[in-house]
Amino acid sequence: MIDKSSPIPIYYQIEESIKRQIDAGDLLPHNVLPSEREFAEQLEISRMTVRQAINNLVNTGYLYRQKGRGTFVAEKKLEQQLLGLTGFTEEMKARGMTPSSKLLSLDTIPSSEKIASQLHVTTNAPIYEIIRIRLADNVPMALETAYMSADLIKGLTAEIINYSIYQYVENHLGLKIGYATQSLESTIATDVEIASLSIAKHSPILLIERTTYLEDGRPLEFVKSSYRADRYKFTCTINRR
Ligand code: 16G
Repeated sequence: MIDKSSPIPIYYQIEESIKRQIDAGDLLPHNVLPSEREFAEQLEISRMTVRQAINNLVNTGYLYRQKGRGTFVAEKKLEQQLLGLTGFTEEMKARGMTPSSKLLSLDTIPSSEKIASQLHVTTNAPIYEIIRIRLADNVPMALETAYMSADLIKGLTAEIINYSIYQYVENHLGLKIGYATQSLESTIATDVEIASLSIAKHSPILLIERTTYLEDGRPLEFVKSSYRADRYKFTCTINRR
């Protein structure tokens, strides 16, 4: 597994070897790894070196630790192409997963100045605030807070939201979703995100803010989506010129 005479650092060799075993399917998600002590004895290297390799693989999402139980192989991250404008339900279905939502709250509130400017409504105009956990195959993936004009999106109910907002907007209201502007930044999980997504304290989060517009230019939604950085990876194709 490792070559001590190589100029490549031993911790790095261990990392690469574990990654190869994961990629080849020799190590499967949720398989337990030998303890640091066992690894160190087996390979006749220091526990510090083993720990460095394992820490790196935990930080990059290949492995996860459970207190008192050990270190395990993580599920492969979901890779989402930043290409077309899709909703969560259609995204998950397209990859053969079962999407679901847990609605935490649905309220009609007066719009703040900031959200009013995103949605092109007047301050204090009635807007929906929808907070839901988005799950794929029953695993929480993201916590999402969406704002929409209550005058534009009429008749929204918990039942609709539990299925798909985009499908309701397009198929039921007959509105055409056109385009969105989106930002992606990294944050550290807040207490609400930790509880909703069942993640450890200080976990990294990929925060996406999206403003979606109808084809005629009217803003449909302003959404903040907090994705688990250990389960999600966004990719895109970029062209030179
Ligand atoms: C995605 C969108 C969100 C949209 C939702 C609709 C991102 C970052 N966000 O989560 O803006 O409201 O899908 O999903 O992709 P639904 O049709 O399943 O309700």
